[in-house]
Amino acid sequence: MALLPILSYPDPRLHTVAQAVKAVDDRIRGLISDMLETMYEANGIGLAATQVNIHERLIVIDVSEERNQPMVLINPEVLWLSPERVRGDEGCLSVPGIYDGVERARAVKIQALDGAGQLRTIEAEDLLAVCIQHEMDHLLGKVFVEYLSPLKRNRIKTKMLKAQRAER
Ligand code: K1U
Ligand code: ZN
Repeated sequence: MALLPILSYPDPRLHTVAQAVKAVDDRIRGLISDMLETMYEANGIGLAATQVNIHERLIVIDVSEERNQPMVLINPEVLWLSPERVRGDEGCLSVPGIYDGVERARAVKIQALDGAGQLRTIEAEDLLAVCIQHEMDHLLGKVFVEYLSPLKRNRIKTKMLKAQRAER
């Protein structure tokens, strides 16, 4: 297992559209294991392969309190989004320290392969549904700050670039 470096906004690679995973093989199983380790170490509830500069449709999630219910979504597709929408604060491991309100469907139904390559249908509500939508956006090259006003987004971009310059 290995910790993977997470791309930080506004890295242009975060806007890459991911391609379908072709086979759930040893390479993908190794990547799942590394992504889970990276997500847990960063105290995140989700991580998309895009964020670790791998542009394939793979997501790991764990919204459990005990951090012992990992979920793996390979080639996820949305089947249904609830018309009921909720607004809640979101964060992102690629935009550390920034939390802001985003409106999303309160519930979703998706289809995806699990870590064993089995096709699953998953119905999710509340935090899990929001996390799934946030991570699926990453696979489309979209970061949650793109839902914010241009003014807020530009302020975040400036703050992130300043922090990155100070780190170097
Ligand atoms: O995609 C990511 O960078 C992970 C992100 C997932 C996410 C958090 C909140 C709403 C939607 C999606 C995070 O894990 S951010 C950090 C975090 O642990 C967290 C933030 C807010 C609520 C719960 C957890
Ligand atoms: Zn994110």
